[in-house]
Amino acid sequence: MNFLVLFLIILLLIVIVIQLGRVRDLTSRIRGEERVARQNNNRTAMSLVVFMVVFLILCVVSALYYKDSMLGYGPHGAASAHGGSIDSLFNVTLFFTGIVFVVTHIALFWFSYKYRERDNAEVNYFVHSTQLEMIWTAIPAIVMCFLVVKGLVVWNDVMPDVSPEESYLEIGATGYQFAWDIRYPGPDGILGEKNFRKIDMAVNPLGLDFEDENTLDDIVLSGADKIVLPVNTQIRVAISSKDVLHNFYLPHFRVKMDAIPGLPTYFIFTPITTTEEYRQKLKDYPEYQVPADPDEPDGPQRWEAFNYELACAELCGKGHYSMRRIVEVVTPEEYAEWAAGLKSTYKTSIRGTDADPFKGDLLGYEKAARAKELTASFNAAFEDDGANIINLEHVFFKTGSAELDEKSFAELDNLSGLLKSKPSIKVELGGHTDNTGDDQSNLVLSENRAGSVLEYLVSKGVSSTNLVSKGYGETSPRETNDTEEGRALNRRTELKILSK
Ligand SMILES: [Cu+2]
Repeated sequence: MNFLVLFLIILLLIVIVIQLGRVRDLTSRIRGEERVARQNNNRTAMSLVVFMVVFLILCVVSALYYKDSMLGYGPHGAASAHGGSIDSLFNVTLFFTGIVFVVTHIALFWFSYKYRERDNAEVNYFVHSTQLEMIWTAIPAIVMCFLVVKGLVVWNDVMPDVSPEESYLEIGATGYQFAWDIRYPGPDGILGEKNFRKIDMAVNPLGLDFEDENTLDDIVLSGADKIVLPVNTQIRVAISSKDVLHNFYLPHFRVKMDAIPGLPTYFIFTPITTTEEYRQKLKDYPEYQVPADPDEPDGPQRWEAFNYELACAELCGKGHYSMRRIVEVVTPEEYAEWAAGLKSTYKTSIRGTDADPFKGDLLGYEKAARAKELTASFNAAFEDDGANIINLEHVFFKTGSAELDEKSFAELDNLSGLLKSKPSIKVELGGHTDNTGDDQSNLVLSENRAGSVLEYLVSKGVSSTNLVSKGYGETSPRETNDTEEGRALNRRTELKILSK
């Protein structure tokens, strides 16, 4: 409806202008063409000067009016360490282009006024002025040199890569239509390798190289809804794209870099203001003391609802706008707490699947966890007289045989270390089976299995005087033998501390 009214008003204005033109034609025929033409020239020339004055005043007034909403002014000082130098470069450029803007506009409109058609106006004609050419060549050349040199200085200051001895947090950002996959390095602080040959859209869309040990603790937040960063920490963002050009743009941190398929790019910056500190700055400005949502007058105010944003700054498709994400800058303590809650992508969704290059193998971190577990239960059993039996959970045998499975060696190696650290300890290695098969052969099997464990420990340097082995067969099941899980738990080797 509003649109229709507006359309009709514009149509009417056009009709009025055309009719006025006709009236002018008629009057000029009556009064004499020349005089009317001169009057029109004067009027147009004056209007142009008035337009220039109003236009320049409006430019200045609107810039001042919206100052606090523009990056780099009012509360919007840069939230990163390098941002100030980019802002000052911008301001210097604005200063020179501002002068050119004002001077050329004054010249444009003033000339059209001064040289309007008049009676007895004489034309001043000259072919060439060396002086003028010197001026309009030299001044822009000097200004351009100054701007380019200053720009280069800032570029060299902002763009160098981190050196290995510097401390920094590296995160990965991969853009695609229409979201970001954000990768954190996990406790080791190193992002693992990627390789496009390993891309599998179903299980490994980023092409992470799980054979690289550094990848195993990496965390991929796919389609991440936010990025969390610690304040005052150097951040290196490794940027890439899966499909078309995107652009990783953090306006408040003056960070902007293309995400290009097949060409890794990066940006380094140090956030210096937490989200909360930025909100406190906004709080002092009246523009931010209004409800964030006009429909909810009692809801949070604009300063409270503020968040840093990540935006895609490359028009990458129809969902381009939806690549906006929140960036939260927090204290290092809050960051550590948040990062501790992240789960390794490899451990949660790759380990043990067909995509796992280490399927069936024991990995370093798993060995470490098992060693820690065994040490804890061994020490508990050693110190506490009551519970002096521990179950050697990761000792396995070949089916129906007393031969140790290779997977048992790590556990037994840990155990031999623990036993050697207590030279006067005496322990019994007890073999147990489930109730499959007849009692007598189970008893023999359990005796032989316990014997194998003893032999292995002796081969690792544990004194045979510290060890005895005993077979219990199926006589002391730990669980019911009615289920497969129960039977698996009943086939076990136990360590009992006889004396310290
Ligand atoms: Cu995009």
